[in-house]
Amino acid sequence: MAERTLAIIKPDAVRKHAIGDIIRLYEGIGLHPLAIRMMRLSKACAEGFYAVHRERPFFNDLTTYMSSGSVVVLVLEGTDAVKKNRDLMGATDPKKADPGTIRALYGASIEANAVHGSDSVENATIEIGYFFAESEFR
Ligand code: IDP
Ligand code: MG
Repeated sequence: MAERTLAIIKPDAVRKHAIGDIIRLYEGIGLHPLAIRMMRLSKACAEGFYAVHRERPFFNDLTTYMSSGSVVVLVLEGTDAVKKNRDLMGATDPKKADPGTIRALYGASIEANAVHGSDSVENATIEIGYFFAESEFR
């Protein structure tokens, strides 16, 4: 099924100059960029994006980190895009991520883990709407 998912290349991966490598990995498995925006998230924007985690002990650190530098926000489109992207990302903790996954290759820590990816089709729709308007797509 053709789906869309939202990905974010996080500040640690941008600082490592891994944007191009990561986009190549998306394209290599048929996750085609439909929209791409490089931006610096405000703390409030990061808090809104991660609102589901607001009760978690790491929420303040996570949103400070996500607003610490530029990110690249992408809408990816392809067959089974949500699951394909989650598989490509690897486990949340880079130390537990399978070899060859983005987090194993580029993640620095459980917090600074290189990329975000929507975890369901429903959340993908919400997350895409947080950053993009449908009128911006081809
Ligand atoms: P996911 O990104 O693999 O879906 P989530 O549990 O949704 O993982 O957590 C969102 C983000 O919060 C993670 O990608 C990571 O940046 C951060 N995070 C998750 N668990 C921890 C933790 O135990 N300590 C610090 N940061 C965490
Ligand atoms: Mg998640």
